[in-house]
Amino acid sequence: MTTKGWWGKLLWIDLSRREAKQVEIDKNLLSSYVGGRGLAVRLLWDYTRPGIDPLSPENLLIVAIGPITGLPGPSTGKVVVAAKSPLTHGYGDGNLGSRTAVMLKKAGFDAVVFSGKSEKPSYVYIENDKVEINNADDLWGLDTFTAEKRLLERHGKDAGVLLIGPSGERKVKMATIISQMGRSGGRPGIGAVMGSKNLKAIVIRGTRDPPVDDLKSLRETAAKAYIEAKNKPAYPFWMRQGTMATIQWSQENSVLPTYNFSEGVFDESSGIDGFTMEKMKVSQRGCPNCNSICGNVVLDASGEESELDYENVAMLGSNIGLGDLKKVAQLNRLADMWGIDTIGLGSAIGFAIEASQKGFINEKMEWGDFPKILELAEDIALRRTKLGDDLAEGLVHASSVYGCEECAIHVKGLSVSAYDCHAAPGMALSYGVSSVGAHHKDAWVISWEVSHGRFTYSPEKAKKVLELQKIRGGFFENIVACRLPWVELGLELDWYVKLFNFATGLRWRLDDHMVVAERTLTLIRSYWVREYHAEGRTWNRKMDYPPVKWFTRPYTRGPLKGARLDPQKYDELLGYYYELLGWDHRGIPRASTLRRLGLGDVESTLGKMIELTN
Ligand code: PTT
Ligand code: SF4
Repeated sequence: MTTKGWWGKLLWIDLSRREAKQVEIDKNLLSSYVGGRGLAVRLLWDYTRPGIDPLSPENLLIVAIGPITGLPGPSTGKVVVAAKSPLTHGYGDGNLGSRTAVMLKKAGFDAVVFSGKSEKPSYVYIENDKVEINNADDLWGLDTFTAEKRLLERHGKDAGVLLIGPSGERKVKMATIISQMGRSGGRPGIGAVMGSKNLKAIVIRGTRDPPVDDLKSLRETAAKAYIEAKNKPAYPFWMRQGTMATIQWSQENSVLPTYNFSEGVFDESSGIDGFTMEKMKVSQRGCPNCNSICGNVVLDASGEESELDYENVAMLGSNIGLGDLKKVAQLNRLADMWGIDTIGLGSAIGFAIEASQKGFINEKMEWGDFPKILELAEDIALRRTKLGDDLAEGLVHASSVYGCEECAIHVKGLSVSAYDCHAAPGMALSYGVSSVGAHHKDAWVISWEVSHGRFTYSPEKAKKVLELQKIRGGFFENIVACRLPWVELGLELDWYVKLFNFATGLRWRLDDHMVVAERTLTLIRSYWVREYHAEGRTWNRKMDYPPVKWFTRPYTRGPLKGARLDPQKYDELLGYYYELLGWDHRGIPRASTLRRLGLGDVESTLGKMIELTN
């Protein structure tokens, strides 16, 4: 098999021993997993002991790209960061735009793996074959904006930087990895894993020409794809509002998370929507290699720049009762500077306010009380006060300390991103079975669902969830490119398949990528099951249930007043999904499925831990 498109090498940095080595990646492994998420989960499966403490030196922090990452082509400036999650204790990853993606490709590696733990705060500098583990005493404690500026002054402003802020340093369980002052990835606490390794930053520069099978055709195809993206009818409005347009859409369709996912409409939604943002916009920025940049920058309540996206604004706006975009933008900027997930933060604050109002927390808190919310946000991000510290441990922990289980809106420990599902069973399923916990990244089925019968629990819906999961959570996460030009502009998938083929010299069709996607999904599920059992917990289908509130507390207002999920029908929907994948009634891959996907070694490991269905 050709290894064009891939370097066939990863850089393994053992922080405990302060050693770096280059490791060849087996060619079959590359074609079986492609890159990014697929490669990351395979490495975690192969090189971590079952049941490790995610914040121990035994965990791996993986930074992975794919065959088309960093090459010419729409939105190929993305990178996957992955580890065993300290928040969920299962597979965790995130995908962020960063010059690191391009630089890692040019440095000559398909991935960098960090093992062990540095004795003292450090940052790693990689330049092609050169690896330095440098002292980070002067960076530790700094917010991500200040620290990144300092690193760029030191290493050149075109260097790629991934780094953590004070939340990652304090191992806040929803700490993320930040880049370019407003890009964030790794909601399941991947920033905490980096902090647990005393690793403040990763700086990468590369100067090599990536191995490409047919560079001329790749360039020509990329140029055409850029033009095609620009000519799409949705392009002008996308350039105006980006993901912020979704606020109005969610409000109109009663899925805008409001008051900690109790309602789907917010009376003050127009104060935080895309049109309000447009009036405040001061600039626009984005990821490398993108000609449909969607990072909308506004000035926040303290006059500082803040880059907005739908999830951030919904979770730090309507979900906690804030209808003033400047205030929301301030919370959003601070979250980026602290290096904490805005979704997790909005959910933790929502939990606290609802629990306070229901008498589970003594402190009095009100929806939309900005000074109080600002203080609580900082308490969580910096682990100040007992309440802040408890919330920094995640919603499962917080509800075990304070009670109010229905205030904890999560799946498998990961807070739900910004779509309320009282009246959206398909989206609820998508959250239920997402690879990392409740994340829309795998299957954003909601827009299809509202136009195809939102109250049905049909096998067709389960099929659609899986189809989207394979494209979004599989194809795009494995080739490692941004999915938004496809989702939002309608740029055809075939462009990416062609780019992949010109990069690698392979002649794959989309179906071939779908097989890899299914393998990736199934290995991720196997990893969750392995870790649960190794930690003494039993996997069962309830793990794939959405938050209890969507079943028990109907909407009290809006056009869909009275709507809620039906538990029995949800369970049937889940069953259809399992059948499609060849997973058993517990949601565990069958032995025959593992064999079909070439995961015989996984069958043998899992088979020693639990009884597998054939
Ligand atoms: C992603 C999740 C999202 S998804 C958003 S906004 W979204 C939130 N962004 C945060 C942020 O910002 N700061 C912060 N401190 N926390 C944040 N938490 C939330 O994290 C982002 C875009 C967006 S904007 C989306 S949908 C798409 N996501 C992609 C993906 O997952 N895969 C892929 N192949 N392409 C994608 N393209 C889009 O990228 P997580 P980014 Mg993010 C500031 O990582 O952990 O998956 O959580 O990457 O570079 O910021 O771009 O309405
Ligand atoms: Fe980044 Fe937005 Fe472009 Fe995607 S569409 S690559 S998120 S700027």
